[in-house]
Amino acid sequence: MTSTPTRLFDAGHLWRDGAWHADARIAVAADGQLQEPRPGTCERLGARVLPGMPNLHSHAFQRAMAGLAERRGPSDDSFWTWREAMYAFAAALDPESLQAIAAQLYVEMLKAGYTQVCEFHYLHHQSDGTPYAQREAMSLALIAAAQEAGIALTLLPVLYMTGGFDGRALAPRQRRFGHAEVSDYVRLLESLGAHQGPGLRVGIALHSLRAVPETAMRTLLATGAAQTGPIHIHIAEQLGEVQDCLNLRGARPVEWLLDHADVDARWCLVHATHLSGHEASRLARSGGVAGLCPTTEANLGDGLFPLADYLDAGGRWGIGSDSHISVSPVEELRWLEYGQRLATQHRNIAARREGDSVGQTLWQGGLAGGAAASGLPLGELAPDHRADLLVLDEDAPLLAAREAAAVMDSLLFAGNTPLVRHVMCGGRWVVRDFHHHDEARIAARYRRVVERLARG
Ligand code: NGQ
Ligand code: ZN
Repeated sequence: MTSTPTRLFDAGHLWRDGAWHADARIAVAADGQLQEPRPGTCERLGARVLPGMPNLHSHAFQRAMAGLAERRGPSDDSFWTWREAMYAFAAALDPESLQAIAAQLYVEMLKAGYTQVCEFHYLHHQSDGTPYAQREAMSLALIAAAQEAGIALTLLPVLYMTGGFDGRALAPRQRRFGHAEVSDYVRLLESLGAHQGPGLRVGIALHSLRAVPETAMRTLLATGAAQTGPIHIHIAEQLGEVQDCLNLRGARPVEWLLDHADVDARWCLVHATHLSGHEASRLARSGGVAGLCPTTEANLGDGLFPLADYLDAGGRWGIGSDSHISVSPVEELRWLEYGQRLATQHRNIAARREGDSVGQTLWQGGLAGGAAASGLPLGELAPDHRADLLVLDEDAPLLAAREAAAVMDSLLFAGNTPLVRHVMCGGRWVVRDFHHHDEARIAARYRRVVERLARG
């Protein structure tokens, strides 16, 4: 057997520990991990090299309905009317179409600068709720899609049991999401766990407090499966949900969760949009990550996360493209900041100390929180981390004459044309000169699938 030797690379500037380092070198081992560089001849990466961004929240199938729910309906449109459209779309999917959609999405993610994705996956069964002959077929479709694209995957099979805080049964369109018993769900986790490897981590997810009764949550969190790895949950995305939780559980959702589960650094609270000041500081202290999805939250009319309070409390956070109405870490981070500016009529909100750059603060924050939520060794170009990196386009006029500190701000606020030129994921070049190595085949298959879905 021949083994690939460790490869040495250098960069004009490399992003490490939240700052640019001049003339830095990295060593990529055969297993796709970084090692301590030793002397030797380097291959040049480019002028600016930074770690790829983890994407901490994705429902891959929703990419194929992006733009299909923007027309006014008969009554006041809301998150809940969007959800009906989403359920109708989800009903038509099977493992083959899910794989085609996810692979196309993951190629787009890589080209945009995401090198890992947390897939919050609840389309477990056939549309009437009957399990597939191969029970984990839909999960395997996502794993196959990630392998085709070459993106790192944290697969989060979702526990989904009830249709609301009152414990009502799943609506017909929710049946394919459901597990009647926690033990059935744990069996799914165990069979998927066998597929884990360097680019695949399996974690757990509770769809929301609406979908998981208290006793089921307790049972799941006490199992062996819940003692290691990431735990994700949707929470406090909509005011209606906060009100229902207050009415039925006597506390706001984040407060209730912090009181009833040992939320720590393994947890990712997705959205956590509606936080009281007290909840923001408690969540920050817990070490849990707030999973912010600014373009989806804007698109669905969720509300605005209290970013300044949370950052001042030392809270950790990362970004997700969630419904994939946009697939771009640049746009997520830009809207995270812009939402705050529009609401407060102030500028430079994410930078909490004089002299800090908003772009640098946001990119670094997204890396750190996303890495924690992923359960994978990534987010830093340092030994024992994955070689997941982006090489910016040094020919881009926008980046000309930019001092180090202004590069990230230019990328974030003004980078409209793609500035990510090459992408390495797990030591493999997956994007070279703006093109993914298998993009033509994956896009052609995607087109065939969505054309078939559109014909009904
Ligand atoms: C989802 N998506 O499960 O896909 C959710 C909406 C719900 C977002 N929260 C449905 N963005 O929360 O019930
Ligand atoms: Zn979601």
